[in-house]
Amino acid sequence: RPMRAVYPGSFDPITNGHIYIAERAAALFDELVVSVLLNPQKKATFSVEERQAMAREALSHLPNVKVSFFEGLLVDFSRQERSRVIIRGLRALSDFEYEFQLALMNRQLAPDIETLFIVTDAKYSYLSSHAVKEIFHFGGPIQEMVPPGVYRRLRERFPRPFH
Ligand code: COD
Repeated sequence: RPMRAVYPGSFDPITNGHIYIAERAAALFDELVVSVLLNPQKKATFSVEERQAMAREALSHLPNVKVSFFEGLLVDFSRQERSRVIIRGLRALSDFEYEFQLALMNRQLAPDIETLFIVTDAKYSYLSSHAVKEIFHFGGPIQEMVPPGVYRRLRERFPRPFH
C-alpha cells in the first residue's frame, strides 16, 4: 500500500515556507495530502475554496500532492484519508510549544498516528501567513515570500494605490 501523509494547516494564505515543507514531505512519501482547515469559528482572510485554489496552483509542480480541506478533528480526517502520518513544519523555538501540544493531543486521540516535524529552511524561519498579510497591508514587498498566485489574489482582495 502506498505510504501517504497529511500536511494540515490554515494556509491563509499558503507561503513559500509552507511550499518548502510540502516539497520535502512529497519527496519522502508516495502521496501527500495538503489539507486546508475549514473552521467557521476561526475567521480566515480567504475562503476555504480560495485557500485550496492558491495551494493547488502553488503545488502543481508536485505530481504526488493532492489538495483538499477538512472540518472537525484532524485525526478523523487522517483516518479517512488512510494516512498515519501528520506533517508539521517547525520554524523557531516559538513554534515548539504549540506544536508539541497539538502532537500530544493528537496522539492521545489516535495513538497509531504519528506527527512528523520537518525543519524549515533558514530563509523561511521568520515567514508566516500573518506576517505576509501585515507586510502587504502596510505596502511592504512580499513577492519573495509567496507564490505569484497568492500575490495576485492579495492585490485583488485589498486594492491599494501603492500595490
Ligand atoms: N516554514 C516552515 N513551516 C511553516 C512555515 C514556514 N515559514 N510557516 C508555517 N509553517 C508550518 C506551521 O508550523 C505548521 O506546522 C504548518 O506549516 C501549517 O501552518 P498554518 O499556520 O497554516 O496552520 P495552523 O498551525 O493554523 O494549523 C493548525 C491545524 C489546522 C492543524 C489545527 O488547528 C487542527 O488540526 N485543527 C482541527 C481540530 C483538531 O483536530 N485539533 C487537534 C486537537 S486539539
